[in-house]
Amino acid sequence: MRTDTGQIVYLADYRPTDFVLERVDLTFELDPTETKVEARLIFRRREGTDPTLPLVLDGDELNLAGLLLDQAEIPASQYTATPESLTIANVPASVPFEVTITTIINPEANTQLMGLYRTGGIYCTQCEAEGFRRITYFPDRPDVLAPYTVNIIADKAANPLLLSNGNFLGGAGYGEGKHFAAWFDPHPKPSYLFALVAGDLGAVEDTFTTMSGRDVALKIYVEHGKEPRAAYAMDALKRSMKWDEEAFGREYDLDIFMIVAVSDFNMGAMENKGLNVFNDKYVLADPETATDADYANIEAIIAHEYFHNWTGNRITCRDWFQLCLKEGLTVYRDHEFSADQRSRPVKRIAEVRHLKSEQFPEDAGPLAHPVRPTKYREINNFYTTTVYEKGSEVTRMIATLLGRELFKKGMDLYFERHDGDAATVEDFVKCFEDASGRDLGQFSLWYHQAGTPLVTASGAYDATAQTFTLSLEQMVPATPEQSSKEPMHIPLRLALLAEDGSIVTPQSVTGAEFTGDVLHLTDRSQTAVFDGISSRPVLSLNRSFSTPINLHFSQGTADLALIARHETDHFARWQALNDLALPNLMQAARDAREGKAVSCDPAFVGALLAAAGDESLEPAFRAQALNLPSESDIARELGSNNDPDAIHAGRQAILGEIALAGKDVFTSLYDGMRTSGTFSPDAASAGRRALRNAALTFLTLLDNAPARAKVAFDAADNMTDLSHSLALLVHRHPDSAETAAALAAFRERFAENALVVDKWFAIQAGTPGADTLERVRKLMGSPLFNRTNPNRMRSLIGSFAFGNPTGFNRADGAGYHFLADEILDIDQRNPQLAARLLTSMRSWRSLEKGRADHAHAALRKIAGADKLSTDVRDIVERMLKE
Ligand code: B3K
Ligand code: ZN
Repeated sequence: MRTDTGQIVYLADYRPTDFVLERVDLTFELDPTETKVEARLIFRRREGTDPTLPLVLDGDELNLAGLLLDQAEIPASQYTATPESLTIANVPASVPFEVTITTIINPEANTQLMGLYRTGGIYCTQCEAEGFRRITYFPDRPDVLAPYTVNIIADKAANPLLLSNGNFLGGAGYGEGKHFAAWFDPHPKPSYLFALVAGDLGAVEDTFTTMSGRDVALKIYVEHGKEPRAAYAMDALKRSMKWDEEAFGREYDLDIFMIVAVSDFNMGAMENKGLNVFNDKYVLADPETATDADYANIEAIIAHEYFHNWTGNRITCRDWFQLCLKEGLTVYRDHEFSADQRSRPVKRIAEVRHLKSEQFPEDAGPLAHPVRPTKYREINNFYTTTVYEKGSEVTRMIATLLGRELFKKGMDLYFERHDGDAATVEDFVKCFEDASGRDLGQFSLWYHQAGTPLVTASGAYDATAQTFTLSLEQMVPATPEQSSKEPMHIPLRLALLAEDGSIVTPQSVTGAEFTGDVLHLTDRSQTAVFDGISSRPVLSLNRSFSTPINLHFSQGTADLALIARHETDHFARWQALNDLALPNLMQAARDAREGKAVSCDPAFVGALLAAAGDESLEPAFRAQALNLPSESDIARELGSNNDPDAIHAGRQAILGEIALAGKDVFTSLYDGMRTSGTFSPDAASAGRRALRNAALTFLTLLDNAPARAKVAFDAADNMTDLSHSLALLVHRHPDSAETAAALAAFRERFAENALVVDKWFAIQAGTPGADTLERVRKLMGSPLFNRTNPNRMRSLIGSFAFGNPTGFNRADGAGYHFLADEILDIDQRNPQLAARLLTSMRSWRSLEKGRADHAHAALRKIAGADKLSTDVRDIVERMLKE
């Protein structure tokens, strides 16, 4: 482990490199513990650079085994090598020169899963953000682009497959039992997009004919025997390639596109040029083992990594501060893809739920940072939901501000102007300004100011003047190191609805720019007057969640119910149901805390059940409506002094009331939403399953016994139904004989399938209540538990810390201390994983004092450890900062 040096990187310090890298030739002689890497790098000094400056290259835990300058040995006095850098003095001032570097690395011992490592007998790499420097000394930064040639030599029997980026040049035998393969990637790329894979894998093959008629070979590599489970991923890949041509005019640019699935991976997937490496969780699926959510994730992530080929790879980032340039934009693109492939409003609801449950708390806590940060201590800690999801929302707002045509024109300009570049956020925004003529200066604050803006709205109707007046105020909360904020440009989609739900078009609007259905809030406070309104309208504000804000707008139950029934924007209907639910859930938490009886507004229950039973609505939408705000959503809305037990008790009581009132609706949905025939993962079938399972959730609340859930478990013929019914059993009746039998049967049936075993762990880790910590500890003793596999660690410890508010936040603080001990242990092997798990405590200050004190002590324990990685040190210190 590299321990923290406390060094901070600032955007303001950005300078181009002193040397330009012209080409890269790599030769790997693979060996599990002693891989020899020879890197031949051709540099030339950048024009105008001081001719005496040495060449300085990055390293991380490296050992130099050989060094040549223009093929000649150089005296030891001319260079300095440490594990972290290689400095060579007296390199030529004006002619290109070649540096040949030899390093010996140990893939087997690489538990960080950065650089070259081994997983399940496969050699694989992960280089983003700074993993390439663990392979060889290199100018390891994204603005250094070069074409790469890669030669791989390895034992042939163990590694029949030798892969790298670009096009295959050729291969042959290579001495005793070995062979080699050569790859050439003509597209200049930064080192973080380098990849190498070697081993013995099975392949699923297909071809795609691009819009200009070129045939591209498609290959997905998985463990032998798992090929049938990669069929859906292949289908998703072909749909992604087609969609990018149609929606963005982007064509693929190599002869081959490969995906490799591995089982030890720190994240979801990686967009290496022409050779994506995936966590197998996001490749493998079949009805028996994958849920509908798994299918949807596979489709989205396959698309996301493929879309990076243009947004990220051909146009990359100048420096890591620009991460949102590729990530936010590519998330926006994958969201649009899924919206086109599935249901747009349902996709939008899911996106907003995710944004609010993950990004809003980040933006409201100690880890808040701008979409485009200006400093970092550990870049791996900035692959955040702010950079990704809020970054995507910022791109979406540009599309909203400009409209479809001008947004497209701006994107085309970006591709044309910056293809082959390492670009910045400013370059990106400039393309939209140039394409539209619109000044996006104020809008750009979305990149620079952290914190979720709070918009307070109030409306008044004047029957005599026939006007509707909308007063708006915005406030951007203070965040770490940003105490005062400027007003932002907030594009609010809105509609004025008449009593029958039809949209009323005003004759004119004064006080704010209003284009299409978008009202532009640009001042701290603004009053818009809508003229020619003949009766009191109902305002539907922030339709489609056009802007990622917190909205305070107190709207009566009748108005919300009207929106829920009539809005043509179905996202707004869901939002109205959510707005009806939240006050009930918040009050229920307060009442439960004070030991008072919990009650629920019948108007809300009526609106919810009406939506649930409305056959004109898609089942997936109705399922989203029935899936009430989560306990963390309620905690977020309550804001401070939270008691997770009271929130849980209050929510359960509300669910119970809804179950009672809606018994008939739920019974008929449970019977009527069966899917028949062979399983299909399509969105409509998934929606029926989701609605049926939502109905089952309510029905089981009417029982005091596990029988109904057990019947569902025994009858399930797909993983969505099976895991849902298992979760109902485990979470509601943890100690029943039925639950024990179901858990044992599940385990028995799927013990060989790691991805399903992960579900078995995750479901148990999510059991509400203080006893779950003991359960988790016991599960860690199971022979199925595996400390070195990130998926398994996330499924048990991650699900407990992120997904179990009552269990993790036990009043005695034992959950926090358990996590602290785990973090310290994991940090020794895999700092990225440790840091990520630690972010589960980011909202610790919003807990009631007793819990907050315990959390504080646990965090201080971590901070006080002798040896911490930069990753964990950075997170823990930011979380503790006053
Ligand atoms: N670009 C990678 C993430 C790399 C994370 C490095 N710590 C996957 C993605 O966003 O597509
Ligand atoms: Zn990405």
